[in-house]
Amino acid sequence: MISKILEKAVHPLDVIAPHVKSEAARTIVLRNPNMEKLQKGYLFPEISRKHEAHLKKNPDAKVISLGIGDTTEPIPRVIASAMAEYALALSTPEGYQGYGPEQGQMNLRKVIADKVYPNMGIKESEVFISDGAQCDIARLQMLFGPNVTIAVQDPTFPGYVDNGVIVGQTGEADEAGRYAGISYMRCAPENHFFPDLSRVPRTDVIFFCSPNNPTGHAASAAQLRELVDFARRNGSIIVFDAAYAWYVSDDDDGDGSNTNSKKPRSIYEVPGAREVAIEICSFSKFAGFTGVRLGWAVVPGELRYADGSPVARDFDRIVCTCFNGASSVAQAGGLACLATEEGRDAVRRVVGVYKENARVLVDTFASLGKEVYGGADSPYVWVRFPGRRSWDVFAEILDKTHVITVPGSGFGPGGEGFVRVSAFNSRDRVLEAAARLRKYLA
Ligand code: PL4
Repeated sequence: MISKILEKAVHPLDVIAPHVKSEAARTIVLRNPNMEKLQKGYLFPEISRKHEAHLKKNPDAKVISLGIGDTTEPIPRVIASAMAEYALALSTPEGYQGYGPEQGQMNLRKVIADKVYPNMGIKESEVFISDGAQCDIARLQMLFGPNVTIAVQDPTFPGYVDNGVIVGQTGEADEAGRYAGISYMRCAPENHFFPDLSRVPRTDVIFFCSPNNPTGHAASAAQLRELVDFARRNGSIIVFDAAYAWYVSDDDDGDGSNTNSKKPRSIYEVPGAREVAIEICSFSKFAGFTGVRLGWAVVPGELRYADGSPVARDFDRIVCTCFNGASSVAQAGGLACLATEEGRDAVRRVVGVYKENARVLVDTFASLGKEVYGGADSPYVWVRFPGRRSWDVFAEILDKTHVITVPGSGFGPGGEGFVRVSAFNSRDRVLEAAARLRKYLA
């Protein structure tokens, strides 16, 4: 039955570009001018289009996707069973539930506060369950509105910027793709993937992702302390995207500090962060919920606007207005991931598979003499191709090896000359891709 449903599913590309005849009737509604500012397509659908086009040209090619960061490992049984059980109970009068609280079920909010943020002072009332980090980014940008200034890492996950453009925070983009009104904080191997904050202008909001997508770099405790101090001095709000927190290794972070030798998994490990930071996170990449859809945002009670009003109160208003709560079935799965040692071990094993894939990819590029970063604390490997344009390298790798990557420049001008290679695929496919890359790049 499930395969029948999937067979009938409309391919997203079929509905994006319907053939509109120029003489067809049209409305007199003006297009949102901010939509016109957006550059070409959003990065990831663009990659899907290239994938489709390659398959059309090479129908027999065995294409391996190390492109869009979509999980491939099955959801552990203990978690899938919890969702199945919850879903079946919905078919009974006793087990049926309708709308839940917009902020999420309290048992899940509590388990996140206790298990993900032990000793960080996060209360369940500060955790807002969502349908994923992508949607929280959009809701946060709606919360901030058009009148704030923002800073992003360069390169950066494109969701922060594109949502900022849509709500009207920016002017037009220049030729390099930088939008007027956004501060781009260069994060490159040369500065240990951390911006020189003495040269970063003050902005209202700072989007910061660690472990980083796309560079794979996990910020050290010292770097995050610097970031929190910077936000406190400037009266700014950090939006800390911790979607890949479960990939942080237990190793010493090597920053030379005696106070905390592990790379933080949360911004709230840094003293003083509660007054200046929101954290978003997701079940997508540690539990394989990219299709199930579940995430959360933490908005601490101490975080306040210039007028003294709590940010959490407005965020709650946004959540109640534009969202009716995450799927209750998904929330049952989220609880199964985190509430028991069995669930937590199961998701750790899944993360371990992708981390080993990342190690294989790092070793492959390193053995070919390439400059390669990331992979140790992240599912992403960031490879430099000096003097080359990212889209050219992407096209060449695809043409020669049938392996999909993501061109670094898709993440902003600072990604030019790099490609991102994702560890999200089966071990067999990653090994096959590694063999093809070795042959092509040798
Ligand atoms: C593909 C730093 C992937 N269609 O699944 P979510 O909504 O909880 O996670 C979204 C998200 C948020 N923050 C960071 C991320 O990396 C992601 C997911 N990124 C990628 O390949 O970079 C999937 C992207 C998605 C898109 O269009 O963005």
